[in-house]
Amino acid sequence: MAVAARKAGRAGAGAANKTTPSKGSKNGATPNSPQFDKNQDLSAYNDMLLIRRFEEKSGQMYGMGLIGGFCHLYIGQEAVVIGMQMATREGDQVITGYRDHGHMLACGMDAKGVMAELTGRRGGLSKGKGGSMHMFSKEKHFYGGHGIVGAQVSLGTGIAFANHYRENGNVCLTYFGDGAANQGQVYESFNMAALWKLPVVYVIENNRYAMGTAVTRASAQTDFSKRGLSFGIPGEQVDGMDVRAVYAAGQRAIEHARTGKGPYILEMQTYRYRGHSMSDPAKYRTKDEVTRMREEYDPIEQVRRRLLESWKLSEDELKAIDSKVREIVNEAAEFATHDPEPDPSELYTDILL
Ligand SMILES: Cc1ncc(C[n+]2csc(CCOP(=O)(O)OP(=O)(O)O)c2C)c(N)n1
Ligand SMILES: [Mg+2]
Repeated sequence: MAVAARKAGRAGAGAANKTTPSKGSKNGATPNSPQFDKNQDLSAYNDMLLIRRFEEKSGQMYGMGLIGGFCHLYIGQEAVVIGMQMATREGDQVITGYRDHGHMLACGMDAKGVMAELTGRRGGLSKGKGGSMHMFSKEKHFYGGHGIVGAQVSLGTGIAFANHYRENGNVCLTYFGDGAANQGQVYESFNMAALWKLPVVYVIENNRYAMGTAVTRASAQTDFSKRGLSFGIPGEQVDGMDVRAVYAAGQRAIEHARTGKGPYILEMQTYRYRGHSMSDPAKYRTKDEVTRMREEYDPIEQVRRRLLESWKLSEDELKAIDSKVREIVNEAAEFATHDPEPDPSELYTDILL
């Protein structure tokens, strides 16, 4: 998936780079949105749909009691991680918080391994001992999965330091939320990253809420693209519901970081449809607000419409894509339900004592 996305992404890089992203566009109707070619749209659709279906299934499995502990779904935010991943190249790293299933799938990590980790099974990516928030893949350059809000920002900056030290040309995409953006270590990291011109892109996923707290109630500066100004870190606000705008901004930011100019901040304006985690009283926003976002701004629906209207795909062709994606997710769920739990003798392996 991720490889397909990357290839498709590079194919149309020039065109997408020329335009600036728009804020709050409706269903791709924004005149300034950068364009995608058919392959890019197909690839983005496929990859976003995989995340959506995977997360829907995770929600169901949680409800059935198959998943224990915390579980944070990424539904609504798919365009952010897929657009960014399209702008990366092999070797670039990703690190994020606990809302991480989408990031892992975008990095090309196996759906079966992710789902089996959610259910705590032997075949899970952390051998069933990490759960939803703690998975890693050195092979796919994914560095977690972190439950401590904001902790991944200093870790991501450290990964960027390693890239700089080793002169390997890689960029670390460091994702965090609007709530995490108020943590102190974020600014210590910004300082060092700017001072040493580290190859890091800070992707702030502003989904408007930190648990039940709206951005406006918790943040003195709600324009997150400005959070690095005093360190001289450039930033942009991006329509995070439009995968094309994300990709174009991602290219600019990654190019900046890769060419030795230092860190870059992208504020992705996005929205989470589901609760913060699986237990969420949902009293902090109205149902109408969620419905309006789903109906008017859905990132997958925007691409679906382009596939139908601009690229003349038939409903049947779209159904076939959906079926394939569902098959992958169903297989993952099947595996995650029947794979055995770790042997008790594994209790003290792979852990720090
Ligand atoms: C250091 C720390 N403080 C508090 C928490 C509890 N907590 C978990 S998620 C969360 C909200 C973070 O919101 P945001 O950064 O906007 O990310 P989102 O959940 O919206 O993706 C909080 C306060 C925590 N896990 N770690
Ligand atoms: Mg948030």
